[in-house]
Amino acid sequence: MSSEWWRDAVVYEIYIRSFADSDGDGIGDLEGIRTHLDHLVGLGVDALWVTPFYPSPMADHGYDVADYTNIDPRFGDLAAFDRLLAEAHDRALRVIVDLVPNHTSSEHPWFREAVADPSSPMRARYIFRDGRDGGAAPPNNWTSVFGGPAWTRDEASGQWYLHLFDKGQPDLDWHNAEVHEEWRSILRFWLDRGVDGFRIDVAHALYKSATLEDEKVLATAEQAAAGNIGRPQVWDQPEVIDVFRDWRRLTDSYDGDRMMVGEVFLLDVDRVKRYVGDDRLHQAFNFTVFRTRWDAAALRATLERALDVFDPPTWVLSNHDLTRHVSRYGGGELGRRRGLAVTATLLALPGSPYLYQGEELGLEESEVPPDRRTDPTWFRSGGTVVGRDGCRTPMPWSASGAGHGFTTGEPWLPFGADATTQAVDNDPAVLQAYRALLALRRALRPELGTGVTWLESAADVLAFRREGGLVCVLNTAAEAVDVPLTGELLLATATGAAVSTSAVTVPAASTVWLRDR
Ligand code: ISL
Repeated sequence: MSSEWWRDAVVYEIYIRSFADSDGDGIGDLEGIRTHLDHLVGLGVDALWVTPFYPSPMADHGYDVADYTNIDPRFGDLAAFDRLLAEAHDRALRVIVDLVPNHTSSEHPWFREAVADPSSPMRARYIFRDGRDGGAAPPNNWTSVFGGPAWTRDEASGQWYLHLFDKGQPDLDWHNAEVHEEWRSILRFWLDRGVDGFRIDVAHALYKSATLEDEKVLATAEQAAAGNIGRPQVWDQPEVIDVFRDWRRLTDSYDGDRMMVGEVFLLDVDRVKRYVGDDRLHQAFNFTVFRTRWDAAALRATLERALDVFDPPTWVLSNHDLTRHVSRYGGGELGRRRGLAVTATLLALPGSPYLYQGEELGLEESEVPPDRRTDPTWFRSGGTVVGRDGCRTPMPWSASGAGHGFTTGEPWLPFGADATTQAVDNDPAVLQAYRALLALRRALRPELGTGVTWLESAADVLAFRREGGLVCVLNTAAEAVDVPLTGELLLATATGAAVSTSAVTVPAASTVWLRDR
């Protein structure tokens, strides 16, 4: 019997390096997560997704994996993983682990052997090619997502290898059947251990066009319009869906409703949709909301489109790659207020919201001084891209102490300027609001149904009604509005909300939930 729990699950992303450090090395770990599970229970989420904890040289902080079936000693060991899984399950929390099948670390034994012995079968697990201009230039014009060419020369053989990300992350060749076989056993390893699901890193990228032809170089405006992600030679090849068909047969062969969510970083929802279905991935991240500006009409268009395309969508406002939404929405109290209003809107919709650690505290993007930055996108861009360190600074568990309850040592990244005011033990207003929202969502869940009706409303207002009678109204204006809807006021993200017999007053930059029966 399938419960399809993931359909409306609230999933909390844990960026392991920055969540909680149990051993004082300044880097978060599995034991740190285990001892903070009650924070997640109190918050009211259904599942946690833990970013990579595998042995890694950390060229991309763990998204460069040297062994897919073990734990990096900085994060713990397999026994610590098993304890975390068991204690999460005891608390009815599901656990999703991160898989990185597009590339390995350059320190993975397969790649080391591929370089040490070009005649080894390991060589064909990667994409090595002769260069152009007598070998002096890369085989084609592809660029890395992190900046610079997507090829690095292997000095021993004179050939070049492909890496869509850092040079320490060589891409696997998914045209090779051995790669498929290896990955089936990696999935089985974690399924056998009892994980509830997988988050699949750059799921759309596994296959590159077989001929590796040059990319049509896009004009800057065109690139911007495509979000620099429409790269038809580089990724989103038709064969990639077959990988997920195969993996779905595998996950379905296990008991207990295991799921897969793909990081399909294509902004075209119709293309993303192709990855999701009963015979492929259960979910894909829907990255359209984070790109939508603070405007009721624009938000409505984005939400409506996602609801039309996905059954149901996922909702992503922030993650470990994106500027924190409080800062995107203007920063400070204004940013927090807007962020909470959008979060309350997403939580009222069908589908599965993905929360990112620290957003429940209203954390802003941190200013990380250049000499403390660690992100490969910063280094590879020659300092033109600030990078992702600012959304990855450690969780402030405590307002006091240099380590803010995150570590007894020196944190790997400095804390943000808001680490004191927004610390967990200060119980900031935004944290109280998240708890209230999640508790109410959970209580209403049985009666919500799946349908959504959009209600006509003034500019600056977005309003919809769930089949079961929950009405959600978002006001993006800088002043309060009276909306001609009424019912029982269940919740408001700002003070000053009120209902009369004919209207609800929705304060500036806020959301209310009503029950209309
Ligand atoms: O954040 C980005 C660029 O700055 C995105 O393009 C991001 O790199 C892309 O979405 C892929 O992200 C995932 O794979 C990367 C890793 O660095 C990210 O942290 C991960 O989420 C390579 O494994």
